[in-house]
Amino acid sequence: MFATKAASLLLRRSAISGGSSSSSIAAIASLRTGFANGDVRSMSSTVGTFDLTGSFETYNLDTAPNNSVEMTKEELLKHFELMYTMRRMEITCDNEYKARAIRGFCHLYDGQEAVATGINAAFEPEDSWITSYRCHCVALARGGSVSSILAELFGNIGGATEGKGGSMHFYNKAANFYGGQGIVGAQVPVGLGLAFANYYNATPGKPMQVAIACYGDGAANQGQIWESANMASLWNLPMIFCIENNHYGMGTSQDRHSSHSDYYKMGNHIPGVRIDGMNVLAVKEGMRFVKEWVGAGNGPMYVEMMTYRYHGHSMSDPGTTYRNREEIALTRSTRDPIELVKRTLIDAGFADAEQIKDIEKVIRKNVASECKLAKASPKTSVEPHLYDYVYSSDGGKKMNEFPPHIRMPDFAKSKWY
Ligand SMILES: Cc1ncc(C[n+]2csc(CCOP(=O)(O)OP(=O)(O)O)c2C)c(N)n1
Ligand SMILES: [Mg+2]
Repeated sequence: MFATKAASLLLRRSAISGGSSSSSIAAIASLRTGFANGDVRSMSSTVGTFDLTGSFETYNLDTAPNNSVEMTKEELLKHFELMYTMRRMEITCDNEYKARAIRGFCHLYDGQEAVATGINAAFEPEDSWITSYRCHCVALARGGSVSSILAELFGNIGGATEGKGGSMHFYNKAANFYGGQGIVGAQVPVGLGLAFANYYNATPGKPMQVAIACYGDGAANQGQIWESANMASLWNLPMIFCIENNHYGMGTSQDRHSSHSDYYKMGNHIPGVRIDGMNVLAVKEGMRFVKEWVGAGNGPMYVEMMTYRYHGHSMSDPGTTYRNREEIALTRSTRDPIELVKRTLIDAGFADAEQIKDIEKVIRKNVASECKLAKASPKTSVEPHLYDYVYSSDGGKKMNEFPPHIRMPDFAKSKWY
């Protein structure tokens, strides 16, 4: 387990030339939340070098991620803002689920925010990303809006997949996000296909775009993952096998479901990196290293993100019967990924506590209004929406075509209302 320390400011802090701080802060604010934050105008643009010693372990590699990372104030604030938006969005989902506005499956990501944020920071938009059912925050990182995510959960037409997919099935082809998957591990062979496509379409002599498949510690021993790893290694594909180790598969702890606890070593001869998944700076630097190595044609890599989920597995799981409340409270008080960014911002002199509170206030307000917007979107109806894009042979023009050998349900007989 990683030492629980704030990312500490190393070496230097210096002014970046050009660009006023107020405009960059406003740009960060408006990027995701659509507002200009005038209260933080007095901050000056700076860059810091942050110590990452102890954040990585490597396997079968003679190189490693750097033990420090340089980051500007603007970038760190942007990460803070995204992570805090994720946290508020997941808390909103929890409340809306309890109010019965969201039904069905719902798996929350709070606690794991640094993983999606750091991967996104290291990736280019052209890299491919596929993940499990715990996908709301990846959808947000990959360019989704809070309102489109919440509308999807409400089953409304304004949702990311027009309210037809729900919690586990976000998808954004334009952003190379190939979705959440309800079947444990299913994203890994599909991710391998994405890696193959990137390999196939690569420009000779240039780095390849990579593909990442994120899955859990509970999925990591599945047979289809070994098969994918074999193929990825055999063909030197730019594939990242990323295990988000939150230490539980539903209600079963890692010690009870896996004979092997070093997930980053699970690829046998395939190299691996273990990363402190509660530190967004470490995730970004670790993934920069992984993307560069994999994209250079060295073959696949295993990555293990050491992280934690605060909520139970899904909404029906209180999350306290197979682990004790002290463990959750201790993680919150010593390893929380958002608190770490806040402390880092303050220690670096990038922001003070008041400025951070102001940003949080605006984000909370903004998530609440995005939720209202999502609720105002009309319900997706069975007819005509449900069958759009199913077995369409007309390039997705919604003609509702499907081959005659597919037996579709009888609308009239299957109505329950
Ligand atoms: C093939 C398959 N088996 C079982 C399930 C039921 N199931 C859903 S999530 C889950 C646990 C997965 O845990 P992990 O991979 O650690 O991911 P986490 O939920 O912790 O993110 C199980 C067994 C499923 N959806 N698909
Ligand atoms: Mg797990």
